[in-house]
Amino acid sequence: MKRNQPEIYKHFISAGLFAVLIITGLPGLALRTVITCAQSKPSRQTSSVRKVAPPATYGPAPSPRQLRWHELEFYGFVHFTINTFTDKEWGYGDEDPALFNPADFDAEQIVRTAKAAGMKGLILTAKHHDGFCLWPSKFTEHSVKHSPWRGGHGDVVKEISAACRKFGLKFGVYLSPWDRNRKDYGQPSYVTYFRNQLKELLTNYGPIFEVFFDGANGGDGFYGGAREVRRIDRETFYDWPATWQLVRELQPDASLFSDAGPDVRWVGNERGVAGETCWATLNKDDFVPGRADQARLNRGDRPGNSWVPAECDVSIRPGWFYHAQEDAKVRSAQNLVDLYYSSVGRGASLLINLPPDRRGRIHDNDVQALREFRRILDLTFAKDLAEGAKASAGSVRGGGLDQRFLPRNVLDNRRNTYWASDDQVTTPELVLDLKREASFNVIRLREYLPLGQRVEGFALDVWRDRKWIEVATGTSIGNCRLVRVSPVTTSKVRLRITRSPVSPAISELALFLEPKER
Ligand code: FUL
Ligand code: CA
Repeated sequence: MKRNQPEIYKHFISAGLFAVLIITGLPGLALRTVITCAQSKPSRQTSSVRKVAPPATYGPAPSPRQLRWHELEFYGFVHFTINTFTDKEWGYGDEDPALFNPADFDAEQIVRTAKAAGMKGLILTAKHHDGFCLWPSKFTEHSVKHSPWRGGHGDVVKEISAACRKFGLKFGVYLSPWDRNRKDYGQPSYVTYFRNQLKELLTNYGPIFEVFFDGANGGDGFYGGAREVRRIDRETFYDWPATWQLVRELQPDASLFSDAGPDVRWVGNERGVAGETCWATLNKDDFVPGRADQARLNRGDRPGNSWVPAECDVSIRPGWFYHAQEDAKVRSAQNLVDLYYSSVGRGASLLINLPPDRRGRIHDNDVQALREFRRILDLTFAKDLAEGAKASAGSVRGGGLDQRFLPRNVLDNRRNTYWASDDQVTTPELVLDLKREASFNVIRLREYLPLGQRVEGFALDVWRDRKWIEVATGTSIGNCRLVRVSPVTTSKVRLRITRSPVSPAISELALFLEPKER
């Protein structure tokens, strides 16, 4: 359909019109030929400066904030509160603050453990559903200030955020919208209370990378002594747009997580598994925090009108909080590695929960599992076996004259460079000539996200006995797609884009060997 572009695009296009075309990104206006950039003053260089516009963005694209979030990929959760001392998962809200008394709290041990595992940040449960605050909030007495820990002068939020800063991790907060302690939960004054707490957390503890709003909400609780069941209207009670706006004003770089985004969505389960097909796009107006179509969240929507990628929250143990009886039920390193592939490897992020024990430290069993997990990932991803390969493609945007679109851009280990084909070639192929035999069993693909999620289907082939053999097929790529295959030894690899509504923009094709020690 786009074959017969009007001749005008082959010739001269004024710089102004050129800019308008780029800005409006008129869909279907394929600038399929190399365009000579118009200069207002003719210059001797005119004929050698050949440029073609980048592909138009397809569908919704990530905000700069979301692009920064995508680069993190893996970070941790810290579930710690009075539940740690009562052996519960959900506190009722009537617990005595004096119960919170870690014997040997060590924020640096927690943060070092996360860092050694390769986590790029930590999100702390500043307040869970029971309402107990890990910081001395001005707006309630139900907090660390009535705990014997640090003589009532402790502040877990402060210590964890400071340790994160010291060790170079980002810091995020979980503030439960549901509060089973609060007398006025369900009244408008509770929303004011909730926002006041949010303001404290977003102004007193440095930069926040993510604010996690849990969907669990409403039910029975202490509620200041009422001991009853309370339900709120999930759609209207919190006036989420106004609450989100508060975060935007106080921490513009923070990504907002909930079942409905707006920046990051729940993946629809707590098992650490994104959909085999997982779109970063979602029709987010169909969702509200606490009311979620789990299957849709798992997969995303295509077409989807907003960029809202998935986050996979999962605990290293059966529970979110520490229970001594689960010490032998810590996930194995290999299980954690598999979670990495089913989350990060499907374009989502991985948020692994590490619950501090009653000392206020991460238990040694968890530390060991994380260390081994990291060792396996490091062994796998330390060496890209495609390094030094020669990349060629059936279609290169701009006929190979514009460096921005060359096939070799998939090999430079940089997300902000990519290979793109001509607009009318939506299912191109790219071949890597490894120049020697290499053995690998993991292929990593990335799309260039600023142009939107484009690819809907791909296949990977290897060269064997003088022909191409297909070793894998897949659907969505997005931020990252990790494809595990049986080990193959070959000198050439081919990526075929098999389905895409527009020309693809691929920023990476890398090959790795995952050690199989089992
Ligand atoms: C759930 C909560 O109810 C759990 O306790 C935990 O915090 C998990 C991350 O989210 O909805
Ligand atoms: Ca690149």
